[in-house]
Amino acid sequence: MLTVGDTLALTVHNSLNLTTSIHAHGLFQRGTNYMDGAAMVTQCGIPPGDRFTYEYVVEQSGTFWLHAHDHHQNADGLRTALVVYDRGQPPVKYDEDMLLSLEDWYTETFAERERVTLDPSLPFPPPHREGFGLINGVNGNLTKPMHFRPGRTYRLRLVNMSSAR
Ligand SMILES: [Cu+2]
Repeated sequence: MLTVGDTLALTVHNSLNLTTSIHAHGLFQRGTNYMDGAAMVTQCGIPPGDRFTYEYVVEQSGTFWLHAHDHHQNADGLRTALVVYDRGQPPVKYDEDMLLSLEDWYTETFAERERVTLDPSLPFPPPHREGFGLINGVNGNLTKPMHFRPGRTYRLRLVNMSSAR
């Protein structure tokens, strides 16, 4: 559990055969922009076989996500939600906290569909087959229903981690 004022320390071990980096989407990096994880902007990619530790104090509460920022690895699924809790009482009281992550899911790697994705004469994003969205990491057609009980208050954290829309 990560709370405002905590230090996030994330060590990335790169076992890919390409460079990588991990960007914390939406988090301010005041004074730590070298920890922003934007490959070839604020850092060089982490070489294959190497590792790098991202470490900074988190200043904001809310629902964010971490994603790869090199070689379109984000579109290939290198991503995860990140929840930062308020220190003390949240602004609104609730009984349950529920995360709803939305992702797209391709059956080919980004490299395999790069030509159609980047071709300016073709529509962007490229047509997507139906049923290839994920909700909490599961195909949207197979996701378990969410149950709500009368009289309880729910906080829904929606995070869109898709690469197209
Ligand atoms: Cu991002």
